[in-house]
Amino acid sequence: MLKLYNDELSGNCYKLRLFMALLQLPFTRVPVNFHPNREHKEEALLRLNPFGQLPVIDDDGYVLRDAQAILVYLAARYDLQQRWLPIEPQSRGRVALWMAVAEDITRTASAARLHDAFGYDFDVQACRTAAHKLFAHIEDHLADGEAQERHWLAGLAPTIADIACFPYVALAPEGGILLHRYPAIRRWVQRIKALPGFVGMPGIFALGVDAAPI
Ligand SMILES: N[C@@H](CCC(=O)N[C@@H](CS)C(=O)NCC(=O)O)C(=O)O
Repeated sequence: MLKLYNDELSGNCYKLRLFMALLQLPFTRVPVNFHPNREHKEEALLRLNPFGQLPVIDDDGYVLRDAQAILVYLAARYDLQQRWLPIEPQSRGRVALWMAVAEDITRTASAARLHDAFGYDFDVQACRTAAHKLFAHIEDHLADGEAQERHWLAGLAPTIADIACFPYVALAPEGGILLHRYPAIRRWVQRIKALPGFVGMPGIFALGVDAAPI
């Protein structure tokens, strides 16, 4: 059985919970309390991931760390139609490009959230400034795409690149990064929420549940 070492408040773990829900892939959660217990720095987790980070999966003995790497693995292993990680070379190149952007979003928008919501000692202004620079680029890319009927980051259909970038964009307001100046991003957020099988997490609500639109 596929196991996810998981904290419900981690956007990186949520990427995987969301993708597995979209694939209708059963899995079990192994709770690792990230905050305040810092269980990700304990021996049991460090044996699986020497970086002391979530998420990690164990798929019948195959252990893999890093949310982006795990998305690639899950898509290659379980998406039999290969829709989420297309094999056509240019599409696959674009997916890899936006997966790299997801890492940049983690380093900036997620860091600002860790500062505001979990008390991490980061230079939050620098994180927010860098996140806004990224978001302005994503906004332009999505707005250009809409003009050409391309509604997803890497092409005409959603891919794991959208799943990788989505959580820390949607959670950005928790780090003081408001999305009102990014209308194309907000429309993309709504499109992801409309995907069949979508699940939310604390701070990311399903369509129709939002207390206030982001
Ligand atoms: N590149 C890693 C980053 C993972 C990451 O930053 N995880 C957070 C939880 S959301 C973590 O465990 N942070 C603890 C640390 O970096 O020491 C990934 O995408 O999985």
